[in-house]
Amino acid sequence: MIESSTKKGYCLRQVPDILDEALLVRGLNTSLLGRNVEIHSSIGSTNARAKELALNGAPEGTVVIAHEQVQGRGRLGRSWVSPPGKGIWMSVILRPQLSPQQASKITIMTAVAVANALKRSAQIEVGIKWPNDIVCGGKKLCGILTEVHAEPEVIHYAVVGIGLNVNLSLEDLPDDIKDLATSLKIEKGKEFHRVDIIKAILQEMEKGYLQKLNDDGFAELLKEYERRSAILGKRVRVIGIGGEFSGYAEGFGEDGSLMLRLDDGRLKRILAGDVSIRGENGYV
Ligand code: BTX
Repeated sequence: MIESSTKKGYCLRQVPDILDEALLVRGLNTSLLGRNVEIHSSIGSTNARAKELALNGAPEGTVVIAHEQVQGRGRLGRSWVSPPGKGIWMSVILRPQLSPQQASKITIMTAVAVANALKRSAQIEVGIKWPNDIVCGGKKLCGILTEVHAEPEVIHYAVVGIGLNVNLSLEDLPDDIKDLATSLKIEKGKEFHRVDIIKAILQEMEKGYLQKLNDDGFAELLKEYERRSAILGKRVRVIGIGGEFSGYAEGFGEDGSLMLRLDDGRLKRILAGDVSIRGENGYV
């Protein structure tokens, strides 16, 4: 907003949160991610659009961003609230040299990248709730949805969807998620420019993707993931298709699985695909 006063000139009060391609590309320090960008004012789901583009041969690193999603999706057919202009609703196309069984490594890499990017661009320390949430103060700030198109041995492409609540107020959250969701604005008491945060995420993600998604790099990535884990060493409830059980989150496997110590002493390995995790007394 620009204010003027006679003879005193102009005063720039507040720089608006504009999100367009020119601003995004300016100073974006990446060689792969974000070199090809599509920005929509309103779309069903950026993941759905990115999958369509990937199938038609879009280059690796292509990014789809929307101001609003009207059919934003989470895992297992759940929906993702994506009101206009309030968050980062974006998807990135990758073509990793991984087997489909290793797909959760992509989510782990992305979660660490988002956490580092938020520290850098919004000065906020966040936790990671296995397998795909970024949390703050025990509430969900960001969700990651990795979808792969693969044959048994090879991934043709992966679409990584990131839904980050930036400038949402409590009133923007529907009643059913008011208690479990949060935003940067709610946590920090001020608004942020989405474009700065998107740039930081793409830069951190590219670093993780190109340097850490190999055998040597992943061990280091997993250490960062564990350091930020909101559940490690805690008692958690696992809610899966085959039922519900509790145990201590003891660690994460090389493949990104969760190692859960059950009450009878057995160590159970849990894959990310079809489970949700809750703290013993609440969301985390
Ligand atoms: P998830 O299945 O782990 O979480 C979905 C659940 O999170 C919902 O059932 C609801 O309880 C809660 N929820 C819904 N909207 C929000 C929100 N804005 N903030 C906090 N909690 C919420 C997580 O799935 C993965 C979400 C990925 C979203 C991105 S946005 C860009 C891309 N396009 C797309 O359609 N999905 C991804």
